[in-house]
Amino acid sequence: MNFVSADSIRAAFSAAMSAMYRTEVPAYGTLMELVADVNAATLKAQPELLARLEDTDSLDRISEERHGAIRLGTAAELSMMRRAYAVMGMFPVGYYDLSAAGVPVHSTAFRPVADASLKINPFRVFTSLLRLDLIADEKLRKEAEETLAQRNIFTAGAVELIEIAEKQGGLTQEQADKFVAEVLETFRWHDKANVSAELYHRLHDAHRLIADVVSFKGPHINHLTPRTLDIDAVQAQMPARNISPKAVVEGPPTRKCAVLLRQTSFKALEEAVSFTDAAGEWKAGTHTARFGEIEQRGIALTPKGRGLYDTLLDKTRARIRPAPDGSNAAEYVRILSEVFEEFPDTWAEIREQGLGYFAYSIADRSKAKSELTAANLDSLIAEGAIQFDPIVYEDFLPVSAAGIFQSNLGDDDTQEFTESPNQKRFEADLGATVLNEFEHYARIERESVEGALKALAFTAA
Ligand code: OOG
Ligand code: NI
Repeated sequence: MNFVSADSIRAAFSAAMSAMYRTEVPAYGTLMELVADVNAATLKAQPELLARLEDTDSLDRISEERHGAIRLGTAAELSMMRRAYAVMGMFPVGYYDLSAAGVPVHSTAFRPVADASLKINPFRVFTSLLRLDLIADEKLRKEAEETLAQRNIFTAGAVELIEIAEKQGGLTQEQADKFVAEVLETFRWHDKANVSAELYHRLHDAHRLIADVVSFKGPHINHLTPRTLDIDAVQAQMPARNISPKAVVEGPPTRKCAVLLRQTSFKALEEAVSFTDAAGEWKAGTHTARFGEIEQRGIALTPKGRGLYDTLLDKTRARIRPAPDGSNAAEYVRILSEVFEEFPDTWAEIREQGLGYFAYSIADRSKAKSELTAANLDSLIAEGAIQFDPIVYEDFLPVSAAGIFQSNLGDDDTQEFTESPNQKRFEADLGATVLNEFEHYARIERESVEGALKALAFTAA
């Protein structure tokens, strides 16, 4: 049988999701236009960036979606979702515990892993599992569990095609088209709630996120996120397009050498929903959950670099916390930039101090004087035989993710949970282990060193 590639199923899925979300949340379409405009202006102003993107990335996809997010309610939902993502070449990378940041979920990112797959289509989904174990009220926890136990978030067709894909080792074009349409149903918004207004409000009072996960038929996609080349410009221009941005950009400050991930979003919309009651009557209400986000990505950091990043972020937050209403935004940005002056801002320093991951490649064979071994990497670079480029961070940041969650759950009700990471439990529910992101980047780096040395040896012979 002739199977289509998992990469092309993912590309079709991400396009279908984008089209659906633009219809569901029109402000998202406006954001996409703004991002496309800003990216075009940035490329015009920076021809060297344009050239680099032409070399390394595919320029035509620059403004496209990079990620979305959903929140699941049960282990069974999570493990079936894992199987659906696998058909699209998306695998769980990283474990994020958000309880420490006041959000009762833990999460992973399903994403393509191989470089070639990322280039074909980088779409990933930040996928969270609700942690009812963090809810103190036992009666409410039970009600939530019972409500979740009754729903089935997958269509029969989706499950059937997942099983077929697993058995066959892939899908035909016709099956893939059907798979995309069926799986898309799981991500669709449903304005008719599964619960009564009374239960919704009690869930909501326990935590807004619990109401969002438990009350509906499925885990509606709650945002999509295109990639921008200048997040500060997008943030600044949102109000002029009638979009209301969150107070500050999450992550590191503006720098010459971009590190990790910077994100901002527009506030979730208040949407009309209806609740059922025991008599089967519908009652009108509202729910806020869905928003739009933008991201700008920089270099992947080593554990040492990440440690420095976390320390500097903690230092900043000990001095100032961004107020949700934006009243201290300028001061927050000033202090963040000041504190981050400690983080080296040239690629050479970041590399020399072992803070970031780099991809190495052959520059000029004729310049190599040192023996061609990994131990001589620094000399070969100094001689001009080998060059290095930052490896892009493809994952997420728990503090930033919590900031995104919070700004869209209503800013005033921050809640405290005891920090309780439980990766083992998450992986048991998932039915698989998650890939360790640091090991993954380290391997890409190591392989690039071997490749560069081989290329030098080959041209030498
Ligand atoms: C996910 C928030 C995390 C990000 O970009 O960090 C996230 C959610 O709100 O469900 O998407
Ligand atoms: Ni996001």
